[in-house]
Amino acid sequence: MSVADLALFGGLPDYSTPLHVGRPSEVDRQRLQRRIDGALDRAWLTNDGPLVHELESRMAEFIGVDHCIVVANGTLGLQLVAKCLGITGSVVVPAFTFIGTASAMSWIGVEPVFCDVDLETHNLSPDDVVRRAPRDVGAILGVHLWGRACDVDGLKYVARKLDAHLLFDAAHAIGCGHQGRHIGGFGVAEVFSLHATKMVTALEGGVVATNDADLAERIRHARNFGFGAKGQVVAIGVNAKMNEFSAAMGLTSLEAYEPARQHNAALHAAYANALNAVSGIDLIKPDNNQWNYHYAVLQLSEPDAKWRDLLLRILWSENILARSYFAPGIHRTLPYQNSANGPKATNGTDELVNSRILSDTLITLPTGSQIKTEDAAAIGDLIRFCYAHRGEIEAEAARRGDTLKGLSDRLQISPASTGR
Ligand code: T4K
Repeated sequence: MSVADLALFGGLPDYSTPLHVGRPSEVDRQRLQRRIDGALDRAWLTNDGPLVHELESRMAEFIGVDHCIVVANGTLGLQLVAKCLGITGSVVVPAFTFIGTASAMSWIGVEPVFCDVDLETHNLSPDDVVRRAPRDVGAILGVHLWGRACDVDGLKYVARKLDAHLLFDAAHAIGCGHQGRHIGGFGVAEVFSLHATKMVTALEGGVVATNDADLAERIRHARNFGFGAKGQVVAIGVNAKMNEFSAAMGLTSLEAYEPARQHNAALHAAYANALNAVSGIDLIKPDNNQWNYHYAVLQLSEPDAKWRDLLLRILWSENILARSYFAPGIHRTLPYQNSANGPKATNGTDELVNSRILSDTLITLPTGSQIKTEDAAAIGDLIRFCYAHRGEIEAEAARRGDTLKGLSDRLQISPASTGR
């Protein structure tokens, strides 16, 4: 193969149909169909139905917590926790995460205070929280990014000092663990996403996990317009209920978790095998053996957004739709860039440096049942080839400047501007 064979420079793409990040995992369709038929036969489609109950008890067992409350999506789960804890004012949020973590809080009138993440773990840095959090902050919302656990002890210590609630966005972390315990039981509550792109999916859905019985009860009421167990209104609530079809999918998908994890672990091994010897890139690894392998994230050792974006264009033109999650960092997005701690942030120190570096250096590669191990090996080989011929590729891209821009537009790649 030569540089001229790259589809970006006119060669034939490696794949005729796109390989995605975030393809829904395969489930046993007959089981799913039986569950859906059961719901139709019962003519009970939502409002605390039997499949929702079953999903809640199966999730509680899987995660190892006392209470799981299933909701319509992860975003509503985060909002219900914050509302039911009475959090007002501001909440610490990492600047480097999916936009939904912060916007969930803004939408209920709680102001996100962006803090930096650790360059190694990509998770909220307790030291930076100490530096930036206002003394009266209501909560710290850690995110177990890519399913790798936050520094739970460090954040717990800071939360206690600040007299703030500690909760976790565990959207990526189903099946993951920390210090021999499942993620789900840390802080006052943790919230998982069951979106279509997640390892366990209910199409749309979320799970609030907690060991606090009172909080669990308040969330149950709030998720159903504030109705209590006897049908009387006991609180102000919202409609955050999950329907029975989603619960049917959630149950069937939960049953498919282990094969999905094993498949993703094999993809990781294939990516790692192809890329191990390449200096300048690391495939992020689990910090323990309790990981779902859902995200395959490459970290480029130099903060070089131009090369990262060129690599993304190369991959996209081969029909490998890798992503630059979560560039440009939430604090740099339009709604937040002029906020009190946007890019021109606090203390004259500006900058959430690590969030910016990660925004410029990460590539998320396709995983999931649609991807075969030989695809992962071939994608790894392609990236290795690009590194071996980096100078030549950059020179050719520079020579074609405008033509490539047109191609990128046609491919709808604009990683930095779309945050994808
Ligand atoms: N906190 C964190 C840390 C999160 O990551 C998320 C969600 C949340 C909170 C909020 O939880 P939810 O309220 O969503 O439960 C996707 C998901 O839409 C989003 O749920 C997820 N995080 C985020 C990481 O990824 P996008 O912008 O990448 O979505 P989209 O539509 O581009 O889909 C990604 C890829 O998946 C596409 O390339 C195609 C593929 N796909 C997608 C869907 C929906 C499929 O193949 N089939 C599908 O049905 O955000």
